Amino acid sequence: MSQTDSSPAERAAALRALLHHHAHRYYVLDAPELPDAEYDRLFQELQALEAAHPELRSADSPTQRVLGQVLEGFAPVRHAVPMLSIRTETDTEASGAEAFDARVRRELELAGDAPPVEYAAELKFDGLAINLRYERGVLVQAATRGDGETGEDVTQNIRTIGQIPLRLQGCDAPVLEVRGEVYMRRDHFERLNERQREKGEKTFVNPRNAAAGAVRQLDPAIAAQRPLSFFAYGLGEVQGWALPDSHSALLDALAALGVPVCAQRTVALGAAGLVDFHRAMGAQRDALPFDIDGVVYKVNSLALQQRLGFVTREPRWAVAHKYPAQEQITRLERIEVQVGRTGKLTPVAKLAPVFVGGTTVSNATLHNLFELRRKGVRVGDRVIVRRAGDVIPEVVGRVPGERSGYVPNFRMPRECPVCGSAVRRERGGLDHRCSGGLFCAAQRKQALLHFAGRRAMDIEGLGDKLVDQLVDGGLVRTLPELYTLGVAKLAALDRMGEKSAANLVAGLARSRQTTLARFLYALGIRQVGETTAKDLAKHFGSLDRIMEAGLDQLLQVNDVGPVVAQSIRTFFDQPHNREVVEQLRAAGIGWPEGEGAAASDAPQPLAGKTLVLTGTLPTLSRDEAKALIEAAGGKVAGSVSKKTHFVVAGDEAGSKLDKARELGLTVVDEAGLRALLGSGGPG
Ligand code: 5U1
Repeated sequence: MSQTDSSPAERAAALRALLHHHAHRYYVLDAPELPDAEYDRLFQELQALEAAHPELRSADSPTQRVLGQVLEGFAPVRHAVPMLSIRTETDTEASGAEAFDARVRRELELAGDAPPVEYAAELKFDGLAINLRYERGVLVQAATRGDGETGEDVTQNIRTIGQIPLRLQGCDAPVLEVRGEVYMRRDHFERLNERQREKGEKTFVNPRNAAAGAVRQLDPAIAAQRPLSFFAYGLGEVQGWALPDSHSALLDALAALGVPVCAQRTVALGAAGLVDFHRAMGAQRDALPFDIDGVVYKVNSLALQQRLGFVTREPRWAVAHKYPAQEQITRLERIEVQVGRTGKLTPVAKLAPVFVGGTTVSNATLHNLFELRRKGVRVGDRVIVRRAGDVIPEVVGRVPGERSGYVPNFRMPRECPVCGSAVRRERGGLDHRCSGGLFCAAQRKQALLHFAGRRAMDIEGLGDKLVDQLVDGGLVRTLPELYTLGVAKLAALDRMGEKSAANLVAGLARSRQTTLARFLYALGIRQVGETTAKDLAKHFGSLDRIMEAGLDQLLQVNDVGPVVAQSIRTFFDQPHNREVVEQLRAAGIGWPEGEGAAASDAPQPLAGKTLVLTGTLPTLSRDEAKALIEAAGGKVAGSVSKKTHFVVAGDEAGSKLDKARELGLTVVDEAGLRALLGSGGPG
C-alpha cells in the first residue's frame, strides 16, 4: 500500500516501525542506514500525525522519548523480583578469581578432578542499575534499584536514552524485565563537563555521578541533554518468554531483541579462564570508552545458578572482581601554576603521591581559577583525585573536614610565573593567559614540543628535557632555529653524547620532508587540530593559498566555523608568524606540492572505505599505517562496527578482532593491508 493510500493509523504504525529500526541502527549498532535529515523528516511526519490524531499516540512511539512533565518527586516502584546486589571480590589479583572458582566448586560438591566450571565473564560497568519493564514488547516502566525491593519510577528520563528500545524486536511476551546499567561514556562526560565549565556551572565528579544525576533529574528536558548509554546484563520478572539455558545465551537473546549488550564478554573455563579475562580486560581498561570498576563472573548454566541459590541478597553464582580504584584520597601539598603552549595558566595540584587507576599520581589539574574556587580546595586539604583512561588526572573535590588554622584562598598570579609578562583574562572568560607569546620560555618550550611531536613534524629524540636545555640555554628561541643545531653544539649539552646528538640531527633532517597537513598542525595555530589541518591541506592544496584565504574561503572547508576561520586568519595576519613560516621553508622543510589536490588525482584505492587497526603490525607503526590508509583515501576508525570495511590485525589484537569476527568482517594482516593499498581489494 502506498503512503497516500494508507489510513492514519496504518501510516503511524509504519512510521513507528521505521523509526524503531533506524534508531536501533543508529544508537545500538552504530551503523545508520539513513541520513539524519531523513530520520528527522519521518519523525516530524509521525509527530504531525499524532498531533492531528491524539488517539494514535502510543507508549512505544519514538515521539514519546522527549516528552514529560517536570516532576515533584519520583513515585516508588515495588520490584516484582527483588534486584539483588553482587558479592564484591576486593582482592584485585588472580587469587580473587581463584577463590571464587574454588567456592563454586565446593558449593557444587565437585570432585577435585571434575572438569572446569563454565562461566560467563563480562564487565562491571560503573553506572546505575536500572530495571526496564516491557509488556508485550513495549517499554512501560523504568525503575532504579533503590533498596533492591523498592526503587523509583524514572521512566520519563530513561525514555530519553536513544539506545534503550521503546519496543523490543520480535518479542510479544506478556512481561519481560531487562536489567542492566545506565552509564555515561568518558568522552560524553568530558564534553558535558567542558560545557558546564564554559557556562560557569558546577562540573560533575565522575561519569557515574553524572549518569545518576541525569537519571534522577526531575526535569526530563534536562535529562535529555545528558548523554547516557545502557548495557543489559540480566533479567527481572519474566512471563511467557522462553529462557535460554545459559547466561551467555541469554545475553545473545537480549541483543537479538535490540537491547544493547556489551561486546567485551566471553565464556571462560575454570579459574584459569577467569584470570585470563580479568587480565585481558585490565589491559584494555584505559582504552575502553567507559569506566569499569571490575569484571563480573557468573556460573554460565542457569540450572547450576538455581542449584547454587543465594546468601542474603547476593547470588552464590556471581562475583564482581575489582580493579584498582580510579579515585583515591590524598593530601594537597601545594598549588603551582603551569603555562601552556597558548599561554593559558593552569593551576596544578601537587599531591602526596597516590596509586590511582594503575599509576602513581603526584600532579593533577585543577583546570582554572573558577573551578578551583567552586571545588573549594585549599592547600593542606584531603582531596579526591581521579585518573581514568588516558585523561589527565584531576582533583574532583575535597573531603569535608576540619582545616587546622587559616589557609588563604589561592590567587592567580598577576604576572606570568615563567616570563613575568602581564597575565590577562578576557572579559567574561574563564582562562588566565600570559601575554608574553613566544617571548615566554614556557610557551616556547610547549610550542617546540608540539612542533616536534609524533603527529606533527615527528622529530625523533627531541623530548622535554632536551627542550628545557635548548630554551633555558638560549640555543633555540624560534622554531626555525631548531634546524640550525649541529652535532657539536648539541653534544656539548648535559647528558648528550656525540651519538644522541648525531641521532637528533638525523631526526631533524628526516623531518624536513613532511606533509602540508603535518606542517600546518605543527605550527600550533589555535583551534587547528590534526583533523582541521588535514581538511585545510586537502581543500586548498597549498600553504600559500591557505595563508591568503579570506574568512569566506576558509568557511568553505569541512568543519571550519567562524571561530576556527578567525583563528587561522589571525595567525597568518601576524608578520612574525609569516616570518617563521618563511624561515622554516628556507631551512628546507617541504612537502609534495599541491598535496591536497594531487591527493584527489592520485589513485585512491581505499576511497570510501573505513578501516580499524588493532594489535601490533610487523613493520608499520600505527601512525604509519594510518597515514598510508589516509593517503589511499580511506578512513581509520577507533572502533569496529558494521560500517567497518576492513579490520587490520597484528599481534596481540584484542576485542576489536573478536568483534570483527562476530560481525563477519574482512580481517587482514599487514601484507593484506599492503595489497589493499595497491588495489583497493575486494568489496
Ligand atoms: N555485568 C554485570 N554487572 N552486574 C551487576 N552483571 C551484573 N550482575 C549483577 C550486578 C549487580 O547482579 C546480578 C548478579 C544479580
